[in-house]
Amino acid sequence: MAQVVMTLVGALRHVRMVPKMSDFENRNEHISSSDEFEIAQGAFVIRNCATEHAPLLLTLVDSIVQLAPLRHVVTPGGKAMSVEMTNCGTFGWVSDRQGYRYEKIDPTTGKPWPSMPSEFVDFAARAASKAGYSGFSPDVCLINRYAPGASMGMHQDRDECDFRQPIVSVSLGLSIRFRMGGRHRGGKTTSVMLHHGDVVVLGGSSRLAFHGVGVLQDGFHPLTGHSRFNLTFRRAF
Ligand code: MD3
Ligand code: FE
Repeated sequence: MAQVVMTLVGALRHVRMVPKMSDFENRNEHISSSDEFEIAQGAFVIRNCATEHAPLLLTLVDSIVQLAPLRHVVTPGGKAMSVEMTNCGTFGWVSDRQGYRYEKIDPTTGKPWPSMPSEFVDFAARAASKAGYSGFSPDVCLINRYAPGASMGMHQDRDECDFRQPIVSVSLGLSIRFRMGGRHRGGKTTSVMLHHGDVVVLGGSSRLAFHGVGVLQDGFHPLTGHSRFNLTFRRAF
């Protein structure tokens, strides 16, 4: 019996000690002592920047979703996006057959978007300043929810007025693969896994880079269940 148990322990140890390919990715960041690294000119990943704030951020997301429900918006081409979205702030990003734009009124409720919690504004400004962008003051937080199977194709974010303003992205819940290319569609891309608590600050020449995320694989996160939330803090006007 003891021999059988020891054999089982050995087998389990063996399984656990076989590294997966994913254990080797981002090896450069393990060499670096910093948890902040630049994936493209002006684009900074700050690992775990939001981890301690995540419970509060997600509680605030819940209260926003009560007032402005998550919904699948339709692109100008007429296809529903797989990601569910809502917004808070003075403006919200919307899409329909007419196009992409920022609006003060939520078309689903006919009411202004929920105001942006001061904790959101403060968090985004601090994250931007950690990446070297001082004085960031978002007027929009776009909230994206990914269920298993959802993804976001390669696109540029260019509905904002001033591309000198960065965008701050916060990943919460399940992990996803983020891809970033250049200013032109179809170029070479670099990819990085984004995990719970990771923040990406997009500024400089990355601000107009093509980017997207892969398909969300099913999983379970204690704070978000079978889903991933991404908050993007923007200055629309
Ligand atoms: C690079 N969201 O909402 S966040 C989006 O994970 C969006 O939900 C993805 O792309 C998500 O528009 C990616 C990282 C991100 C956000 C904005 C960017 C990368 C960016 C703007 C310019 C360049
Ligand atoms: Fe984007």
